[in-house]
Amino acid sequence: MTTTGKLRTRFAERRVTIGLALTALLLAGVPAMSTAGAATSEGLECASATQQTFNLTAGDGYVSTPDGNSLYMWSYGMSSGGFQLPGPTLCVVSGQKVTVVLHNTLPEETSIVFPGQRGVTADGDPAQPQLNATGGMTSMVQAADANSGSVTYEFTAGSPGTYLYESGTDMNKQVQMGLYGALVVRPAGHPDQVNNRADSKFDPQHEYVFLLSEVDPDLHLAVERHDPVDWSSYRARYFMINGRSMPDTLAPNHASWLPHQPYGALVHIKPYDASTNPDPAVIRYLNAGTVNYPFHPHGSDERVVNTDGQALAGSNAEDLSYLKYDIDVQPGQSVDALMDWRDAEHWNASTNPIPTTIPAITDQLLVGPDTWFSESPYLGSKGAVPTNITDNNQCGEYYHVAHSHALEQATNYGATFGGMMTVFRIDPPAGCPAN
Ligand SMILES: [Cu+2]
Repeated sequence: MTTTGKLRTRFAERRVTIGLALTALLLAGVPAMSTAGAATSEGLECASATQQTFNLTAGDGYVSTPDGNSLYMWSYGMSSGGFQLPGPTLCVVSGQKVTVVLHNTLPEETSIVFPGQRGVTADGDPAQPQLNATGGMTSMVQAADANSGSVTYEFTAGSPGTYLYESGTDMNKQVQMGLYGALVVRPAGHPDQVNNRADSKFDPQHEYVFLLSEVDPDLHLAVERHDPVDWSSYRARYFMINGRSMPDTLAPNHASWLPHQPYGALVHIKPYDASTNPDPAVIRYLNAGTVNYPFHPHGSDERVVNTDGQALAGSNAEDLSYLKYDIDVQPGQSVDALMDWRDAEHWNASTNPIPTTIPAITDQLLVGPDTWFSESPYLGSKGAVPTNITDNNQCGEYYHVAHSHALEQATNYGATFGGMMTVFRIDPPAGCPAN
């Protein structure tokens, strides 16, 4: 689904197709979306903590997929809350002590590793591999016993950026089962920067985590039935952002119909404006799966400023960030990317509103009798639309699809336009009063 300016005709056709599908999905999936409540219903949500202490419970539960399936999962939840996929997003400050208390309700031992963090301790001892009597490794770190064990991990938060936390015990199986979450380390004194560089500043109202993963439902069924796991037949069928597959990715955080999948993945921004909207959004990509996820937003590239918790900078502080149209996220990797939308040169509310004119009837999109596609390439005020139509656009905003470009990963069990896919919504520069 790459779009280029050279393929104008095909691009327009594709836009019609995608627009149709998206508007249908948006109508079906996002009834409660609201720009007024954007800060609470969209974007990164930090788990509650006192003095950077988190109480997590490893447990089991079910999540739903858009094709009506139900998947048995293991995951971390807040001990004060319930089962959720993925685990809670842990937000901490670089250089400060972090405590994670793991309580285990699973029928086998489990643990947490914090890749990228140094000096991790487990119940006061250095975190280190655990061996059985014959020297075989049973866990990457000290684990909590099955059925009610617990273990306390401590470390000092390292370099600012984004990290996975995940099971270090029987990792192939337990991580596949869902034992993973995001750790966001913020620079001390600069919660609005990705790293310690001033040029990594972002708008805290537009901060997003995209935790990418995959599920082989047959393997999960085997675990649920206490059957042996057959890795020779492993095949992922579901592909997720934050534990949800498209179109559930578009629904707001804590959507009532996704009780154990609290995190949405809709990116909702306005165009860059030097005075009213100067700072970009940030998207923190993480891969908890087994293969590369070539994540590909349409319509704009993104600026990669951090990988694996390290700022992209030279030894003399040269800026080594770069623009990328396809964000390759490797297994275990994190990529932090800044993103803004440049439309200011086209649009001015008073001097150049670019009114949307009604195109020829042959250029209008008519589904059944009544859905209208404006053909306008510009963001702006919506203006009048023909009467007796179904209106799928609130205020002149754009929706651009963003998805894994390994198209198998953009499916729900093979059904396309699902899986690891979401939408970037760009409101007109003046906002979306129609909401
Ligand atoms: Cu595409």
